[in-house]
Amino acid sequence: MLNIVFIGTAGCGKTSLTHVFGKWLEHELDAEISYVNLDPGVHRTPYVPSYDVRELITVERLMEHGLGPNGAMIRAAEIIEEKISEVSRRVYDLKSDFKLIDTPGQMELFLFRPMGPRFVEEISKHVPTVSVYIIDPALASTLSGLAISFLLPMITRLRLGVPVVSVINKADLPEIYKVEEFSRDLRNLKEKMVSEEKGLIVDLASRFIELVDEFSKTIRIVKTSAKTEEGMDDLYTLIREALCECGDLM
Ligand SMILES: Nc1nc2c(ncn2[C@@H]2O[C@H](COP(=O)(O)OP(=O)(O)OP(=O)(O)O)[C@@H](O)[C@H]2O)c(=O)[nH]1
Ligand SMILES: [Mg+2]
Repeated sequence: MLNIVFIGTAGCGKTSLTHVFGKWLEHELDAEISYVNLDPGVHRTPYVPSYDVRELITVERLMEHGLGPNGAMIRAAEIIEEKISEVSRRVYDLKSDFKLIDTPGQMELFLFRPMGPRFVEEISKHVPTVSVYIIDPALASTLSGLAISFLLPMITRLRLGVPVVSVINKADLPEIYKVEEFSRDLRNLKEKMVSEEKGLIVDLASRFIELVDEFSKTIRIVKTSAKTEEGMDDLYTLIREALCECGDLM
């Protein structure tokens, strides 16, 4: 049994990748999958959730009672946090080979509030858990955006305390070439970033790239696309490698 938690910035493709990767696991490994929706704001999911947090609350319902979209998201997060033990237990109780967990559109609701860390702590007590950080080419196709995209998985690792693997998603889009070009040579990236910035920021940018460079030596990033369904086998290999490294052999 394995929990896989999909995380990433709004619109990076969490819901689509959860669905397509689940289908791949079903077909290729003949595995039984539970899909979990933790996004109170989603209208429709492409998969049929085995557990759906919208049983508790939806952003839509809160907005009908007068809250604006952001206020409703925050209130929904508070309501889920009050019941996080129940939510975690419901997910924990699902019996399947893989539990694929789709998280709220706004990453900060899951990562930077108590919801994500507490949920992951509960579900990972006796079941190996990996987080898949999804890099969106819309952010990663500029120099500073790529640097930030490399940093966010590290932040995810710090917040959730479980192994994190990274994928560059929407590999079918033309921007992916830019991302590949930048990430091929991080030293080049450092020089470019330093030449594009001025003053104190040069030192910051330079140190930042050194950190990312150091980190990226220990990680491998794969390309995925929910549209073309490429990269699912690479993602599975990456997840297995992450588990082997931390001793949680599958
Ligand atoms: N080209 C392309 N578009 C994609 C891919 N995956 C998702 N999308 C599109 O990106 C948009 C967001 O996809 P979702 O799967 O809903 O992303 P999400 O991260 O769950 O979005 P939120 O939960 O709303 O933050 C949709 O318009 C998808 O059709 C992909 O691999 N390639
Ligand atoms: Mg989504």
